[in-house]
Amino acid sequence: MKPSNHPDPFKQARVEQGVSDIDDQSDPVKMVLRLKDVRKCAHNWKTYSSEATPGRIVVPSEVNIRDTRQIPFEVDPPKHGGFRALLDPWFKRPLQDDYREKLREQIRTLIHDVNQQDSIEAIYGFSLLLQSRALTLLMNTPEAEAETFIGWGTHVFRSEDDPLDAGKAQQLYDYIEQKIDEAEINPSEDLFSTLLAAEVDGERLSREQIKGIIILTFAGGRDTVINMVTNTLAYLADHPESLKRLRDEPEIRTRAIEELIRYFSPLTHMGRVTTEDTTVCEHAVPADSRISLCWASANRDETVFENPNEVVLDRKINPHVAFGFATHNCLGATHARTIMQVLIDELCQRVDHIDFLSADENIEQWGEFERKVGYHSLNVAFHPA
Ligand code: HEM
Ligand code: EMZ
Repeated sequence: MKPSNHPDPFKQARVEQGVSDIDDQSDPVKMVLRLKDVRKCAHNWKTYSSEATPGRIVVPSEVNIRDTRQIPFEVDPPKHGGFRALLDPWFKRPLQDDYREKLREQIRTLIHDVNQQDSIEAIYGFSLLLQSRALTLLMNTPEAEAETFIGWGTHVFRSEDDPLDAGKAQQLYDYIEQKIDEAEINPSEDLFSTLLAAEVDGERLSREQIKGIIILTFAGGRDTVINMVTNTLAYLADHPESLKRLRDEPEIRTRAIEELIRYFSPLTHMGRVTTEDTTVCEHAVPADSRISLCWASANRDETVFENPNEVVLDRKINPHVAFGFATHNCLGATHARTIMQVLIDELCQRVDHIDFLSADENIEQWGEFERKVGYHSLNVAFHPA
């Protein structure tokens, strides 16, 4: 097996039962594994609610490390729609030319720096830098802020030895409080000031709501983007013929990006809490219990995807759910896709090939399942074009 491969641990359970029970801090979760069922539950927000105790829909549950409700992620319709109407235009800014050009400049500089080095550790020497700098564009804050974000490491709530690190979360909360204070005194064009001035359904946002939006902007787009970028470098290092093909056939890049995101599925699953007794895939689920929509398993569903465990760069029919489905579909998807477009374009122009040197895989453990989501470290060497 190639070192950049991501095997599918869910196959047997998906085919045989369609669901699987896991424990999580004594609040069990029924994982939903087939694409059709994942979509059905994601669509049915009345029965499978996101508006539970803050943190309870996340697996592992974050109820013990935060009280702030993340918005719009932990809000159900109809209220959810008002927040999305406010946020959608802001999160679509990556489609604008000047945004794209600034992102291109960041990525070009980064590749130029890496091209000068014999080898790099890709997470701390590439992906974390790229994610943190690009986030300053999404927030419309000065690029220098990226230094602070880089200091937080690869996840805002997790550290090397602690999957739920309350101390670390506090750092982020303190930063956000301070930035809101500053924006109140000195309004600018950044996300903090924009939210302070905004209205939803005719009312100003409370400070708690602003915090809920900003925390989500930091948390949701952090390890997901870092894994997407790192896994892409590992894949291209391991598949020089694919880098060549992307260079020679630019018309397949849009499809290739969707395919890589399907294959990597950077967010394994996300939970819901049932509002009534129900059944999932013919298994009974009582009211007030947790299920998870397993995007990663759904994206390998053999009844939907031909050769699901292969990266088919020009895959034509690709109804993947890596960015979720229905109400809560990813608000950051435009930013994430734009990063991939610019990254692939710049790599094609500036890098001849990448050597895969060594890697330490990041394996998540979910009950009986072990899933490779990315790397703890990845050493590669860029060879300039
Ligand atoms: C929602 C995946 C990047 C912000 C989601 C959901 C998924 C997902 C699966 C659905 C969650 C649910 O249904 O409960 C990803 C992946 C990413 C990525 C795979 C990168 C490859 C980002 C970025 C941001 C972001 C860059 C912003 C900085 C959000 C927000 C939501 C969300 C705000 C909630 C939307 C809502 O509730 O209406 N994401 N995400 N994500 N994501 Fe992302
Ligand atoms: C939450 C989640 C959002 C959660 C769309 O996903 O991302 C996770 O990484 C965070 O831990 O709090 O923001």
